[in-house]
Amino acid sequence: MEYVVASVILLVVLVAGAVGLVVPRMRRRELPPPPSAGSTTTLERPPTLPADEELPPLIERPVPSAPVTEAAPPVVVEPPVVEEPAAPEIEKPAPTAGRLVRLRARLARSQNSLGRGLLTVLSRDHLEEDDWEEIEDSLISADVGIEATQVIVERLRERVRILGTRTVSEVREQLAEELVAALEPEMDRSLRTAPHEGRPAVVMVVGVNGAGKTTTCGKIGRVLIADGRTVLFGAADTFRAAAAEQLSTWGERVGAETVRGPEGGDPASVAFDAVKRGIDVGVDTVLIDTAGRLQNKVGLMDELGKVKRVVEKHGAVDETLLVLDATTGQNGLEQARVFTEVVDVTGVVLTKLDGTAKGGIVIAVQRKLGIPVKLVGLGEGPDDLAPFEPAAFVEALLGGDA
Ligand SMILES: Nc1nc2c(ncn2[C@@H]2O[C@H](COP(=O)(O)OP(=O)(O)OP(=O)(O)O)[C@@H](O)[C@H]2O)c(=O)[nH]1
Ligand SMILES: [Mg+2]
Repeated sequence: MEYVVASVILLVVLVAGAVGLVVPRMRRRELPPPPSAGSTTTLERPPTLPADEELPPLIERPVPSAPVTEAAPPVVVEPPVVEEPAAPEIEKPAPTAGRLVRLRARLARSQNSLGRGLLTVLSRDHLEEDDWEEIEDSLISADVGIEATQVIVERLRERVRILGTRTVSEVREQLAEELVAALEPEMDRSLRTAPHEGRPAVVMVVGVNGAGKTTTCGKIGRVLIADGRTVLFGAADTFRAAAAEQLSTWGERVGAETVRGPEGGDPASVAFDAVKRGIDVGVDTVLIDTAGRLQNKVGLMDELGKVKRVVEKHGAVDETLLVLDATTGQNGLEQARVFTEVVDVTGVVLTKLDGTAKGGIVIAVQRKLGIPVKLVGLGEGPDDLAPFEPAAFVEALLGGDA
């Protein structure tokens, strides 16, 4: 009996096995025919796969992970590369000692009119009345001013008469001495820029339109920085946005801060804030640039007075510099006088001496105003500003080496 059961089981297994082998074959045959008779070997494989490759079961074929994203790598949005503005290079201004001597060639035009003209006359054997008149004319046309010229010539004639001076070089030397004397060399020309206890020195720069105020502010800042001081600029010219821009450009070049206000704002409050800032950060000197104004505009002149008064709530202004354009000649003198009445001018800066044949204006300015010329502008370059030294200036004017 057991034998029979075992035989039946064996038979069932064999039959089931045979069926298992046949059915799949039949199913495969039901597949659509190959595209061509000769490609039967590729029937079970996608035509793109190499023939010798082991074909993995379809369901196990690894699904390519996010092929789309693979093809297009994720876009990383980075902020646009903004070129960092290179830190402005801080300039080292040229030292101030001997600047006037270095810049003497800039007075070439004045030398031509004054120096050469005078030396031609002085080279004559005997100085007649006409010669003396010619000397006078030369001085007057160099803007020395009539009054000053008469004094200078009178003194020179006297010396020649008494000393019996004969040689040209002697007369020239005496003329130089008289010119220096007319420049009152004993006047104090130092700039008061040294800080006080707990507060900076304050320098205000005033003058008519276009005289060179902003440029002079910038140049003075450079002079001070060259001498090891710290400086802050106050842009109290609020008429034009460009004015504050112009001043802060000077500041940036030497690493100095500029305090500015809104365009059209109150210049007195900008000046006040600048000094306050100067006190807070502890700078040595605050330089305040003001807007150009004509001396006959009463409102604007009053405003200038107010700027000074408001600044002085912090303490007295140390220097009020009047900037005069040397090329305006004698006309500039009347403007200057009005300014000295409104603000107490302590020094004159004579600019654009490089652009005039009338360097003698220095003498006229001092004589008329009784205020020392402290600085002279001899060009548009950042270091074309020199402390005024009467003897060096006269030598440069006369174009000699003595
Ligand atoms: N040749 C020469 N040019 C100068 C000198 N000083 C200033 N300048 C030029 O004069 C022009 C006017 O100068 P600013 O400093 O803008 O004059 P400003 O008095 O501030 O003018 P406003 O603010 O408009 O009243 C500029 O082109 C300067 O470069 C100088 O000593 N020589
Ligand atoms: Mg200006």
